[in-house]
Amino acid sequence: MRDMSAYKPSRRELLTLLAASPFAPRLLGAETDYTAWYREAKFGMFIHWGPYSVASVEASWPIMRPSKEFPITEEQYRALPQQFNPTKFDADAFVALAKAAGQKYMVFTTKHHDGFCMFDSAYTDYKITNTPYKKDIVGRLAEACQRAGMPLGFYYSPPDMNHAAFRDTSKPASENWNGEPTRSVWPLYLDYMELQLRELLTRYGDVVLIWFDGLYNQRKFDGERMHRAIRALQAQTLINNRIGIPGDFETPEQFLPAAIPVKGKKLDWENRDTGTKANYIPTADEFRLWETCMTINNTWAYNKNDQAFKSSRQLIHTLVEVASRGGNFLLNVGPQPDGIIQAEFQERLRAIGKWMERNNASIYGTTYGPVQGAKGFRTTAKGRDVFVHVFDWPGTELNVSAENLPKFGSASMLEGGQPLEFKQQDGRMTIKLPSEAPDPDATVIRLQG
Ligand code: JFZ
Repeated sequence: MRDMSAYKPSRRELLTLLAASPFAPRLLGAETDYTAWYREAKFGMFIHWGPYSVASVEASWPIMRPSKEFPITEEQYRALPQQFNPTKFDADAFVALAKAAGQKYMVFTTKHHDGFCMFDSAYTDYKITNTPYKKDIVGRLAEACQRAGMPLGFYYSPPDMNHAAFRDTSKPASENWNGEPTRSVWPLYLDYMELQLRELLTRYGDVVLIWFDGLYNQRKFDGERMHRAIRALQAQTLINNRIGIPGDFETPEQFLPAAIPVKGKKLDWENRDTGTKANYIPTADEFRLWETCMTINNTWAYNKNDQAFKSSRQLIHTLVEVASRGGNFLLNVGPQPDGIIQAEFQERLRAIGKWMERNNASIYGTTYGPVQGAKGFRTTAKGRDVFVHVFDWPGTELNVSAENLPKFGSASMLEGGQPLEFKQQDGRMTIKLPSEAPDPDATVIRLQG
């Protein structure tokens, strides 16, 4: 049984815990829309990084659900931190790559399911400062983000294979990786979680969101308590939907919702049904904020054997499609053990960035467009503007039709502004186009109301 004495909360912590209680008045007016920056940003970088990169295996799952794909024993996996020393890690380079891609926020794995902390937590020894690298990587990234004005969020895993109050660690993680909340020590694990969240929200500046990843039976993590603790420290911090209570946004994983999400329907790695028909266009009030997280290949962590890279064209189409249904796109990188982000990820992110340089007005700050489920093109909207993203060039004429299609005053190429002739009659619109597609990936037409 591991020594738990470190977890006795001090008087100061008790006071602030009290401050965090639901009875404490909200610091800032309840009605403030904390999601405005998030709705403007639309595109973020997810980073899965830890000692697992040394073995080029997926994060945490190889000890939870051992597989032939990642043949490593729990003992070998737990020893990886002793070999983790990313001497080429340059936090400013990470931020610069995200900026070059057009990504407007970053979300970093502070602790994944394996329980290893990429920050210098006072409540565990299983952390980055006890590796040959010694330095607090979360701290380095937070400083680089502050220097560049890049919003930073933290992924934090409630499941913790390393913590003796989360599960009986004398057993293999493959036997009890989902945690054992009925054990008498469970409350100590919730204390540990709250103390670590307090570290993350008091030592690294503004934290724009907490990306929990509660896996199954998330109610055991007392989400209400964790929300209170977070809100008491940083009222503006957004929280996702993976700690047993709704939170601020849905998290479809590795897929795009087939229709525009609406309130009341959970979306995550297993819940995929939006409960609405494909072309249903919800009112702003019905709409539910959401964010698809996705890998560039098929592995969240660095995996030298995974060459299944999506093309930059495919990734640009996915970004557009996500935006066309009102969502955010959190595209992942798994850095190498030396701290470098591999060329295949960099090439694709920079290619997306090139497209965004020319077309970002049709993505940032937009919401779902008036035409849904069309073949070969997608639409986003911002104010009185509608942006038509053409994937498959139709030739010299594009037909756009939708029930309540707004009346437009002009049509033009977004890039370059070349006016386009168009006819519009009761919900049907025909736009005259040049014979060749100006952009090989997606050509954007701006319709101004
Ligand atoms: C979760 C993590 O497990 C994964 O490692 C990654 O961090 C992703 C962003 O979020 O994804 C899941 C969650 C649950 C299952 C698989 C992947 N599951 O239960 O099979």
